[in-house]
Amino acid sequence: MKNVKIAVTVAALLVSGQALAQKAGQTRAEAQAASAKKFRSLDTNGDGKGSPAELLAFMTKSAEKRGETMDQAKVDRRLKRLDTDGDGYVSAAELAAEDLAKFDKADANHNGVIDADEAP
Ligand SMILES: [Ca+2]
Ligand SMILES: [Ca+2]
Repeated sequence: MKNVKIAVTVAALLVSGQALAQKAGQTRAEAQAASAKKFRSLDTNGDGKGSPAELLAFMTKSAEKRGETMDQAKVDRRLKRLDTDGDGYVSAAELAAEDLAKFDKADANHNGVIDADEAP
């Protein structure tokens, strides 16, 4: 029974890791499109700005999908990191900057595609 529990925990870790990781075969344009899509689901009132409340709702929803909880401090830290122009909101460009920075980090040989050996 103990082994079963460990297997389930490992599987859960793998799934949550995959949610954050870049996919093999993904191009930079796809990463950009995925980021734009993410922004649209973040910006629920469609005003083009991700407010702190929208970010909280968005992060809570994705944490719940992973079976985790979200707290305000985490959201505040994330907003501070994302909000590079300091206006208190996350813009599509700010979100894309973070997502593409992640992509570029994963794309070790800078060919614009996440190769199989670059996907974690
Ligand atoms: Ca908004
Ligand atoms: Ca901003």
